[in-house]
Amino acid sequence: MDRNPFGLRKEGRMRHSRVLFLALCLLALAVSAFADATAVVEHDFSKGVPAQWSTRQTLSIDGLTALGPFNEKNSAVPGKAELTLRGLPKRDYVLSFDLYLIGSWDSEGDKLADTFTLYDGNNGILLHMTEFPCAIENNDESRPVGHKGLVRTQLSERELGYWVVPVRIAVESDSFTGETLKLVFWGKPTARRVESWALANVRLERP
Ligand SMILES: [Ca+2]
Repeated sequence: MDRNPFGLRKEGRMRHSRVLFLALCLLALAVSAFADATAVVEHDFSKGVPAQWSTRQTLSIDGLTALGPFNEKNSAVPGKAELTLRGLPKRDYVLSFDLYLIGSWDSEGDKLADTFTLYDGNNGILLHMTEFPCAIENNDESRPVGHKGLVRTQLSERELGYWVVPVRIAVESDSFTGETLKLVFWGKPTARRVESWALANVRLERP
């Protein structure tokens, strides 16, 4: 039996092109899925603070520009950050941001426990954090554990450890008032100087 080597090669080529076609289809699907998650807000603060924010103050943390610092107990800085988005179609969104915790925030159960809450414009609570990753050795602020780096703010006279908590949550359409979505980021640390917070990479997207 004389098998045609060219025929075999041709069949191989066809199988190849079918695989290529499938791969292209998958790629097109992946691209369209990515395009569907459209960001309507993408603020990294490196080129300034957009006017929708209630505060303009930024803080450099290891080369990254964050909005902050904040501490509601210290009048030198704002206590909360409000983001007001007007003319936004009322629907469900996904909000993500990096929460920078500066100093050793205390978790629930500690007598100096801190909290971080995200409200919408109707005083609805979208997020309420009571557990924080900020550990220090022997109650010594200068010996942070598991932190991302060190930062000095105008509130503390020395460098403090900072930790980054990436947050990703759903914001449902009932958080809107008409076509306005207001988001209030509000940390409530117990210390005036050695506990503060900042925000970076704030993103609101259509899921
Ligand atoms: Ca505290």
